[in-house]
Amino acid sequence: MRMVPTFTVAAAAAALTLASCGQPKVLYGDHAWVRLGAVKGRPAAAYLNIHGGPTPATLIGITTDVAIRAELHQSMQQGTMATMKPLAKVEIPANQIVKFEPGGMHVMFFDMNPGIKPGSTITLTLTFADGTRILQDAGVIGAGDPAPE
Ligand SMILES: [Cu+2]
Repeated sequence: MRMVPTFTVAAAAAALTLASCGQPKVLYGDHAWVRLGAVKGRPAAAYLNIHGGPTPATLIGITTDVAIRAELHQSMQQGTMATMKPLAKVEIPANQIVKFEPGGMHVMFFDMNPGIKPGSTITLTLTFADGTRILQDAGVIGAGDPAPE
């Protein structure tokens, strides 16, 4: 009898995943990855997709235990200069996908734990204005590695 509840939970999770392929029913993240800084002391950048749930949500932060400080950023072109500005929050509309990707929104992680190497997996904590927190695993790549497709 011990095994039955476990199996039931797994089956329910699988059903939820299948259902979300058509139309997302919950707020969730996926396709998360982190590119380490080119040299020691440079920040890492994190990217992911956030799928809006049935109601709008307001993202107020993405953090990880392995970085001292984290900021949400928007990359922008100012004349010939690529710059970025911090974002206090990001609105996640209902049933839409908001992408954090190179050249757009991203998360900067400052003072990363030097033990984090390419091939590591770290956990991101997405925090929303209503108190919702979502944990999202992210694969780590080196500064010169190609972005995962
Ligand atoms: Cu940045």
